[in-house]
Amino acid sequence: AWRKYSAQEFKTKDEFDAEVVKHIETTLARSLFNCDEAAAYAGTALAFRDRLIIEWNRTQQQQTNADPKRVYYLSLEFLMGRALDNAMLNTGMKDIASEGLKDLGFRMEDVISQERDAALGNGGLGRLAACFLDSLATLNYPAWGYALRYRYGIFKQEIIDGYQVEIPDYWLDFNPWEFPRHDVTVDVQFYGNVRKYTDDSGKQISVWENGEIVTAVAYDAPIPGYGTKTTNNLRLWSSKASHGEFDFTKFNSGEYEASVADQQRAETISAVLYPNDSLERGKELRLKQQYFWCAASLFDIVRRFKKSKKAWKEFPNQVAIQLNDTHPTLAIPELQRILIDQEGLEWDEAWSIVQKTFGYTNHTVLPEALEKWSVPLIQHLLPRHLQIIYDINLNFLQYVERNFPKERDMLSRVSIIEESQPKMVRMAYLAVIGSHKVNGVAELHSDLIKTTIFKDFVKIYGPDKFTNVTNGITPRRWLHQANPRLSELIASKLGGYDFLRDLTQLHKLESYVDDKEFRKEFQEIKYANKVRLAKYIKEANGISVNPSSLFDIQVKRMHEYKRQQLNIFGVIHRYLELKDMSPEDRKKVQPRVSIFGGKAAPGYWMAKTVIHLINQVSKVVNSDKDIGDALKVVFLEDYNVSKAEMITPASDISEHISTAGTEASGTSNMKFVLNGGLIIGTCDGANIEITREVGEDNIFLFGNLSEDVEDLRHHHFYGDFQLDPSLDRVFKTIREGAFGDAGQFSALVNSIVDHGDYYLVSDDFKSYLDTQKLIDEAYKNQEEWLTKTITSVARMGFFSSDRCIDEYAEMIWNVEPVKVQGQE
Ligand code: 26R
Repeated sequence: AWRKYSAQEFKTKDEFDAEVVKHIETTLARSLFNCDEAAAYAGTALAFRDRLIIEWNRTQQQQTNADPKRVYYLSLEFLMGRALDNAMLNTGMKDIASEGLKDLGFRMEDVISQERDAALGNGGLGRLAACFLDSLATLNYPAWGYALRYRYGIFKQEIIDGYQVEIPDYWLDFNPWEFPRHDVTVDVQFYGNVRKYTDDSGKQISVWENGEIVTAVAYDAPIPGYGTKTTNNLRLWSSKASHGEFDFTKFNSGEYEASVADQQRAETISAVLYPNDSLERGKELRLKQQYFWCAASLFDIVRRFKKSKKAWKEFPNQVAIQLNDTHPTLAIPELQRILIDQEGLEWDEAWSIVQKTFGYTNHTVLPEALEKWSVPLIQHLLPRHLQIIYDINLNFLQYVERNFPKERDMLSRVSIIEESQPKMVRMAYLAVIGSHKVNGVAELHSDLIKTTIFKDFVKIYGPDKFTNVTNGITPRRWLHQANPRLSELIASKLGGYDFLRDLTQLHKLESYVDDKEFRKEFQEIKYANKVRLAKYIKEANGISVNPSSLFDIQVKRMHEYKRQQLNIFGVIHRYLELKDMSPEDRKKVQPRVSIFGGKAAPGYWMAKTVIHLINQVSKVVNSDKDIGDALKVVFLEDYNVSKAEMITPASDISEHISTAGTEASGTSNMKFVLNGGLIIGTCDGANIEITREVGEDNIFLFGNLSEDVEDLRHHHFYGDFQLDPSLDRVFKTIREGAFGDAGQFSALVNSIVDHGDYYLVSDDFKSYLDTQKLIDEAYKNQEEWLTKTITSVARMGFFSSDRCIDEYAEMIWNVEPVKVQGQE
């Protein structure tokens, strides 16, 4: 395997062990006599961490000297998962460490699994940010991620009596991958008032004063690249009471509790990740998080820029800031504020710098997920920013008025301020207006935003402001780490691991599609991955599944638009069909395991109901003696990144079945195919581009198209539709109480039967069932199936996040790689 280091590597397993022992005994002050797996993990992590630090320091030093244009990726979420395996891969010394750990009496797998996931994200958007950091470092782009250091990541999900229960995820007990920078702090202001006056030269000056100050403290994490010496930085801000704020008079006069309360209030800002992944709720604390993070990050970026002593007009040539969804949109008025109030630039000059600096990525068209904040709330919390937002809006609307004098009703449509009661600030519009490029995350999605939510803006700015960058995934984590045997097999055919840096090389696998030996190994690897998952299912759920069954997996956040309900209704239909059959016929059907996993937002009752139904169906089906191996149903608790690494390589089929036009891209679809699974999916998000790449014969598409959705919804609205008889029967079975108290599921069934079936489950049900039948048939021909999976893997090169990052760099950021020189 490839190695990163010369000077700093462990040359032998004994050298490695010596370092592990040193860290356990000194850094951790633990005795070797009670060295358990946790200690072995800690020692190993610290030994590898030492290697990363050297590269990290060197990268930062060289980037500071070269002072190139940098990328700043602002994301409220980075769903990093575990770091140790990634660090071992990127230093190229995993084999030595494995040998060393064996000598100490540990298995590498067990040691790796001691690490807690860094679960600072909800789902797709957060994991995308993590894949991007990996690619940015691997491609040598000088790039920083900025986020919050939540004390609690996404909650842990427990399933109790079939219901989701949320447990806090306190993950910081032992985190060797972060470095507190107590010397890197920023004071962030909230509340207060704006004082205006005219200075001697007649200029209007605004001063934001009398606010409350909270201090942001930087915590840094190294982000190593693969096959490169670049190690970039992820900076997480933690909130604490500022020294001015912590009231020592109260403290001294015995009002200890009051002074501690102030401190706790400050610390609350970065305490917890909001677990909603689609419903916008205007909570003040969330807005505080957003501003706190934007203000600290921009201060840091501006401070770094000022060191170079360049003119302000150079700022967009030195700084590219990408907004991951609208969550960091306050960075736009914040930079404008810094430039005009603090640096004394004129409005127009400042605004031109702002627009050139920012790019905005949209990740959803779901109306309920589009962020709006009430004007009174912003007025209260950020009075100066509200003024600036109004000024931005005024200038913008005047521009629109000048250029579209005949379209007066356009003004209210595109205004940043929605004239509702109370008035609302439309963050997506502010993000579009304050950026030079806006991108969607897959072709269909990028087309949709241009014809729906941003239609008027395409007219105003022209189509070139809007572009597409189809999402990608890092093959380091999602192929090599998750599926080491497949990675090794590919490397053996392609002459090494270069494909991990240039995934398009996978196309060379097509010439092995008829190679007997290769096919056999490929199939064996899939089987072994299924055995591994079956073993886990037995341990975690107590359910025995046969690894020769067809493994059908749907793992992602629970949401009506993702339509887990369609899947479980299909499972119930399958169960009823099996019950109808004679025992002989039953033996002839293709055995299947339906596997689900995913968290529901804590307040999302419908999603929780679907989890409950899946678990009830699981209970009934799995214990039905008539059914046996023909059908098993499994709900995997607490789906997260590290579980995904085990689950993804084990699918035969995975489900990506959102209502057409609702899933912006999806990224797990790419992961499953890259690992030799096929897809059942709708014509939605990146499924469409996956189809283009792998070929129509290698994917199972079904359902209505996005252009038909509006009409279909209309029909439902007027009660003009017929429930598919199979679906009707499924509902009847549920109503009869086959899966427990029917009352629990009535809202779910009624949402389809009585309340407009917004996600068009009934319209797609038949097509879904037919396609599942096709899959059963296709799977029986194992040779052909294998050909499909190998061919698909060979054609997945496009979906590397490396391709994706190169596109951002060229089309949006205009940045070049900076090669870090190392010691030889
Ligand atoms: C609470 C609210 C403001 C909120 C809404 C939506 C918070 C978080 C989200 C998450 C959304 C934006 C998200 O995760 N979108 C997903 O982004 C992925 C990466 O681009 C896509 O693959 C996926 O299709 C999309 O749903």
